Amino acid sequence: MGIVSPGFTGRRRGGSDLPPGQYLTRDFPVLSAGPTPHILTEHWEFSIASETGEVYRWDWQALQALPAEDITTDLHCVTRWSKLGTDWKGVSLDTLFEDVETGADFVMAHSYGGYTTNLPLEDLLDGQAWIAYEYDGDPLAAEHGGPARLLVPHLYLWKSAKWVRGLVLSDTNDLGFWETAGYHEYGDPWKEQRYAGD
Ligand SMILES: Nc1nc2c(c(=O)[nH]1)N[C@H]1C(S)=C(S)[C@@H](COP(=O)(O)O)O[C@H]1N2
Ligand SMILES: [Mo]
Repeated sequence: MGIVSPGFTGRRRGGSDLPPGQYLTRDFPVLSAGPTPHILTEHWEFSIASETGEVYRWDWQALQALPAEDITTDLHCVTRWSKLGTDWKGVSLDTLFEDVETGADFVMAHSYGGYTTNLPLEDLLDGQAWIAYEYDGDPLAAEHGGPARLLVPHLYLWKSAKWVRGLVLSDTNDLGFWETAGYHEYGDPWKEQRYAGD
């Protein structure tokens, strides 16, 4: 108890270590598979659909009325850049899932514009994921997923769906946009799960 072995080089959660194969950048690169959708907050809606077809909805006002958290976290993109200590504000998925009844294990995140990405539900809970709408103290810019994006920083950044519009719960682990194209179905940067089979 309380002993840190000097040779320890494992993952430091919340620390500033770089995952294997990553380099540091101070910029904030923009990576989008298509054009940037521009969604007015008055037209924005977010939903969670359960595996039984129950749908839970929030408009922009409802999202803003929920308790928000300040998040400082590192970002790791599969194209090998990492950005450390980024500041976000958003609503924890724990809050949004509070009244959702589900027995499903998997989630497909859907974005305005059609992007999708799949995740295990447990990776969205317990303080690991947010619907983020501020970056560095400002409203989240459209090219980075504003008005709101999914933020799941413990996985490669392609899992953090920009312009997120909803989550669909499922008993099966279906593959999203990049996962169908050969990216890893889970995407743990500390295990270098870049491509299927890694
Ligand atoms: N809707 C949507 N979300 C997306 C993407 C996308 O193309 N569309 N690209 C993903 C990828 S591959 C990365 S690395 C990050 C990039 O986020 P950024 O542009 O804010 O750096 O967004 C992810 N989320
Ligand atoms: Mo990416």
